Amino acid sequence: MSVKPILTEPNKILRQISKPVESIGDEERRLMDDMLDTMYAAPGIGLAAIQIGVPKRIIVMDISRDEDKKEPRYFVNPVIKNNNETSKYEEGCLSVPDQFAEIERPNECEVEYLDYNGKKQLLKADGLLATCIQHEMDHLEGVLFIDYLSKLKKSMIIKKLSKNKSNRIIV
Ligand code: K1U
Ligand code: ZN
Repeated sequence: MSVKPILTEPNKILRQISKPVESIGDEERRLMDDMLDTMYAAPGIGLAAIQIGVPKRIIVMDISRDEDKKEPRYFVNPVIKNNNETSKYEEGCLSVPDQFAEIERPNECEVEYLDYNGKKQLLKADGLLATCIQHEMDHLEGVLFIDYLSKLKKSMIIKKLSKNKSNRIIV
């Protein structure tokens, strides 16, 4: 298991649409293990495979706040059904470092997916879990939370991130 570098905006790879996983074998489970290590190391509460450059429809998540009681979740080929009612939640993204914004999304969702062992599951989610699932599902479609902001706010964030990238010292 290993920690992988997380791609950051602007990066065309993050805008790709991820492809469905045909079967869950050792390679997919290794990827899920690496994703979880990467997410915990960041630290974050979710990660989509595309954020480490792999265009597969895989998400990992752990919204538990207790360091000693980890509750990892794995979603392969997730399909979502949203409730109509919405609420706002402050979101961040490991691919958009140090930027946060309130995003309005459906406050409940139902997601059908395959788990770590390839077993079909159905999960009803609300609160942070529902927000996080929808945020990560967006990554599978090449969408970032900043896409919901005004053109001006989004371009200011991208400008800042591009500047930070070009200022980075490469050794
Ligand atoms: O990059 C990502 O997709 C992960 C992202 C998930 C997310 C957070 C908040 C709302 C929606 C989706 C993050 O994990 S950002 C970091 C973060 O939220 C966090 C980091 C450390 C402790 C607790 C939270
Ligand atoms: Zn994200």
